Amino acid sequence: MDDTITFEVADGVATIALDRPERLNAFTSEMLRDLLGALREADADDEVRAVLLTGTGRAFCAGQDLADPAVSGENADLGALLEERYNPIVLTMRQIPKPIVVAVNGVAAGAGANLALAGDIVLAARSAKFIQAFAKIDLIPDSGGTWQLPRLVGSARALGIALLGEPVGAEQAKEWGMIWDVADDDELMDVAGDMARTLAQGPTRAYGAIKRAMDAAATNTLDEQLDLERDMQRELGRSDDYREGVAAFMEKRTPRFTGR
Ligand code: LHQ
Repeated sequence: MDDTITFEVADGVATIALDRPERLNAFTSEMLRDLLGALREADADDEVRAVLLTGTGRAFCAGQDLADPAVSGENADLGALLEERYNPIVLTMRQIPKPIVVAVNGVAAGAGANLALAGDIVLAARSAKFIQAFAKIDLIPDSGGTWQLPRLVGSARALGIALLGEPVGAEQAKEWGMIWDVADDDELMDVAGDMARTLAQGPTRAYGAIKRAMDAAATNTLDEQLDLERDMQRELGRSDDYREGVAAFMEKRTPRFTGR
């Protein structure tokens, strides 16, 4: 791993920071490779029960580094870059059964915005903004943007955001349902850290199932979704954490979830 992604584990939380502040954390190919590596490490480590993704400096991420030879050369193949780098990151974020909290500490543009929206709970600093900058350079929103945006904010707003490419402020993003919440700039990391630590102590099997079920709902019929809920509930009903949750409720005490 080079030094553009930082990764540390504490209190059951893997904190991953995009760390190229002099370029507003714009992605190079190596950085994308390392981000995927960090996500996979968080997935594989049993000590990790929640992930916190953020950026270093004044930006969350300015999207693809437009000066990177992978996109600026005569024969650049943007499809290959998506196939090999961005798409696996988005899929991994959705497939990791651990909750991913994203702390959007500043501007999130292009693929930076859409990778943020691929998280499970997105918190933004009050001064942060989301910019679908793609159309300004004759591209479409990628990294799942065309899938996420209409689901989050409806197609009228998704089209306006993508076609106009104008910044959407954090408060507006919250009001539109694009993100979960807004925090004061100097409180964002505390709020996001508390949330990630709380999730890390929670019933992680249920969290994984919730992520899978919500995503499956995008393509399932009601009938299929009801079957999925039945199957998941049957499995979760046999877990230690279910028994512990019910026992703790009955005994009026705080549950001690283990993820089993
Ligand atoms: C940058 C970047 C950047 C390089 C700021 N690259 N240097 C695309 C292609 C292929 C396949 C995969 O998919 C994609 C996905 C994409 O993400 S396409 C969209 C790429 N991103 C953009 O178009 C956003 C470009 N950046 C901006 O619009 C602005 O920089 C924002 C609005 C993010 C921030 O504006 P300011 O706060 O005014 O900062 P700044 O513009 O002055 O930027 C600071 C420095 O960072 C500056 O360099 P300099 O040497 O002048 O200090 C910028 O050139 C550099 N930078 N984004 N994406």
